[in-house]
Order: sequence, then structure tokens, then C-alpha cells
Amino acid sequence: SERENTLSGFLTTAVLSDSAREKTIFIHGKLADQEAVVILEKTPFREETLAEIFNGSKLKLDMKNDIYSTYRLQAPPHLNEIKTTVVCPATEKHVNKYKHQESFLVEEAWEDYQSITLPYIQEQSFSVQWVYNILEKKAEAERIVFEDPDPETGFVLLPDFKWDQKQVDDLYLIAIAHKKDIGCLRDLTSDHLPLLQNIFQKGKEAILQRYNLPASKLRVYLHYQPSYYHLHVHFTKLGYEAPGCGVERAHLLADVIQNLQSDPQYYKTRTLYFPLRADSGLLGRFKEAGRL
Ligand code: M7G
Repeated sequence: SERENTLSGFLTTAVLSDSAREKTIFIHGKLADQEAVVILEKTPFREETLAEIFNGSKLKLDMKNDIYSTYRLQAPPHLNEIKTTVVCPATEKHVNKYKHQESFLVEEAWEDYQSITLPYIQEQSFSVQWVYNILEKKAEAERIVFEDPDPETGFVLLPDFKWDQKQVDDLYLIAIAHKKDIGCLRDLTSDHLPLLQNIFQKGKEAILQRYNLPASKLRVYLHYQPSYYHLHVHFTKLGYEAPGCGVERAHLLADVIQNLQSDPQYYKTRTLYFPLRADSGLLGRFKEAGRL
């Protein structure tokens, strides 16, 4: 049975960003007196529903000229749904995450990571309660696509909440490690190769099985900096430009594995580059430290 809810009491404070091309709008507001962020997104067309759209819809003519005409089509309501994401109660950091902003590229040597980034992460990062809920089957249990329960090398693979799973064109899954002590790329050493290889191998196999999508159609990567400091790997369909997936933040899992094979301490010695948004607290710390 479908669970129902209501947004009718939502009061808009501000539009954080919107995109005509992506057909999305990010809104900050209040829901039952709590701060909230609501994301509305029009979803892609699906070939298997085209017949229903053509047969079940009214066409209203806008204009006709020679062989050209434009219409407004009123599709049946169930084919005209808006994907809606709600973050409530939302923190100020959530509001900032979704605000459109200029970004700046930061150069982070290992020493910068230790003296600037790590202390900031320890104080300020988003809660990973949602991740623990998934690992402990307290949320999204029915959405799990694959699980390897091994405490050292195991993980849970499930649809990212950005993907409505209606079509494979915008496939987006995340693999979440069972191991809880790996925050990000900087924590990885060659000790973690069995875990990373396991996620890579079994993640690809599970996606082939379930969605009939071969490894040659997948982009498999980690973010640095991530939003959530608990090791997770993104699996998206090659060619799908997922929102928030800039080249500067993405590190291909295949490269991460090879880098650790050639140098066990690779991510503890290299300078890493990543973009930070104008009002990011971490950017402020890099400025204070004279590193920008
Ligand atoms: P990230 O690289 O830490 O941060 O990835 P980003 O959001 O800045 O890319 C975290 C990933 O987890 C993102 O792709 C999110 O869309 C996804 N995600 C976040 N939350 C809170 C959830 C959730 O509750 N459930 C699921 N399934 N995915 C989530």
C-alpha cells in the first residue's frame, strides 16, 4: 500500500536554486514549525508508458503554422508525478548545501588535511544516522539490491535517493561499507584493498543481474570531499550527468584501487584538489590558514 503524507502546511522561505534544464527546484521553508528543504523534480519519460500517454491524454492546440504545430498535453495524473525529496528538520548546512553558489578549488596537501580539514570534519559534518539506519535495516531495508554482510569487506548496495528507479537511463546506486571507521579517501590504505575490490566486483555483478547493465556502462566513483563521512561508492550509468557530480569531486574506484596498489600510503601523501562553495565553513578555514 502507498504511504501518504501531506505538504499542504509547507511555508516557503526562499527558493534556494532552480534549473529549467534539469526541471528541478530546491525550496527552503517551514513544515509544521520545523525548518525544511523540499526538492521538486520532473522525472524522465519512459518508453513503456508512451502508448498510455498518447491514448489517454487530451491535446490542447497552442499554435499551428503550415506543417508545424505545438500543444499542451494533459497526461493522466499517474504519468505526471513530481519526484519530491523532503529534508526535515533541516540544519543550516542542509540549506547551504542546496543553495546555488560560486565555488573555489582548494589544494589540500596531507598536512592541510590533518591541520585544517580533519578537525573541521570532526566538528561539523552531517550526521550519518541515515547510513547506520540502512546498515542496521532500520530504514530502506526493502530497497536493498545486494548485501555482503562481512564486517571487514562487506557492504550494502541500494538505490541512491536521487534515483526513482523508474528507468535505467539515470541509474544511481550507492554501496555503503559495513566498516564504520573509514570516513573518506584520506583514510584509505592498501589494507582496504580487499574491501574496495569486493565493492567493485560484487557491485558490478549485482547491477548486471538486476538491471542488465554491464560494467562497461557504469561510472563507479567516490567523492572527495563527500557530504557524509562514512565510506560509500557511487554507481551511476555512464553518460548520465548526475546532479552534484562535478569532475573535481569524483575519484574513479578503479583508479583509487590502482593508486593504493602502487603506493599503500597514496592518499596520505598526495595533494588532493576539490571545489568548495563560497559560504562553506571549510573554505573559511582554508582562508584563515592562508591556504587560499
Ligand atoms: P556524498 O558524496 O557523501 O555527498 O554522497 P553528495 O550528496 O554531496 O553527493 C552521498 C550520496 O548518498 C548522495 O548521492 C545522496 O543522494 C545519497 N543519499 C543521501 N541521503 C541522506 C540518502 C538517504 O537517506 N538514502 C539514500 N538511499 N541515499 C541517500
